[in-house]
Amino acid sequence: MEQTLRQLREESLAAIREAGALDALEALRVKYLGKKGELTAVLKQMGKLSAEERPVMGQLANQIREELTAAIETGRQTLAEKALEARLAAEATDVTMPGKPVRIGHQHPLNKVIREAKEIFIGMGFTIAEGPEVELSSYNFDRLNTGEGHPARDRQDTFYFDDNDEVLLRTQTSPVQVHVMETQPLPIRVISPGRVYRKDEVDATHSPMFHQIEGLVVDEGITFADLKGTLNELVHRLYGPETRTRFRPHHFPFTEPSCEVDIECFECHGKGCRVCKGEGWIELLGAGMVHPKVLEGCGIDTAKYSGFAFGVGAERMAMFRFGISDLRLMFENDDRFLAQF
Ligand code: 2NL
Repeated sequence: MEQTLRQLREESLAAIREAGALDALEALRVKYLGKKGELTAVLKQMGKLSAEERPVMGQLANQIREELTAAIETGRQTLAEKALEARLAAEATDVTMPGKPVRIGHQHPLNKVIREAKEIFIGMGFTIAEGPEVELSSYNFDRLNTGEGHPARDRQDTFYFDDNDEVLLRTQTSPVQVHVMETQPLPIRVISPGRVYRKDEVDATHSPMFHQIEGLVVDEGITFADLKGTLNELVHRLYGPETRTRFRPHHFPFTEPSCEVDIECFECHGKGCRVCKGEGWIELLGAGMVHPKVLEGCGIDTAKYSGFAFGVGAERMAMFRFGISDLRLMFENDDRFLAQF
């Protein structure tokens, strides 16, 4: 029996030393020390021994049990330490690695010029007015002296929602200003930036949706000089104080007299080039003294009050401001383009 025990001891200790995983160790514990284990099996033979041999073998068997238990415990700890080390190595953070660059976004060039224009007008005492993009024909056209049959109302040019042409996508932000004239006390100094819609084919300078900034001033004694001073200030702040302007007579149904405002070409400074098509000037906006019919339609006494108004395309403003040659670039959201502003 002593022989069997010593052999069991050598064999089991060797197996425990070589166990590479916790579950393998547990299996060995069951194999040797479990109720049906090999050591237990040997001990069951004790009855066959003589009275002298029994305590000696009993002591040896207990000693082996303790050794095995201790070896298994040591093995457990070693494996646990190895597992922890492996995990620490795998999850280690190399603090010397270069960091991922944080990319900070920025404003779209269109929003940049709109914000700039807002700031400039706020500085001149204007407030910002916004309104619905879905409007009534009466506000978009009739109230602006643009009656039935006017070419601007054509179904080819305007997005109508109904067969009676009563509800539409606004073609300009003027209806917002009509609402202001109806509801706010005089004097009025507002700008109304926002999206407008016209049935235009897409090309380098046209889009069925674009942004407009309109402005309206109504007070006692407002003259064309106020119009010129305000728009010159806008141009000088946006494009530099040396930028010359040219006010050309024009016609709009909602203003009288009306004009278009050109700025000196930013490319050739008046000499004539590809950008200005040899003109030396490029058209920036339309403006005029508010037509008396428009003021009266909003209940404003034209014996006491007069006003001026203007409208400018924000995409046009951005194209001139940043030297963008094609309006479509502003709607494609290609980061290679946008990152330049
Ligand atoms: C353009 C330039 C313009 C206005 C818009 C306006 C607004 C009211 C009354 C009178 Cl409430 N006028 N806006 C005036 C002149 C020009 O837009 O090129 N439009 C087709």
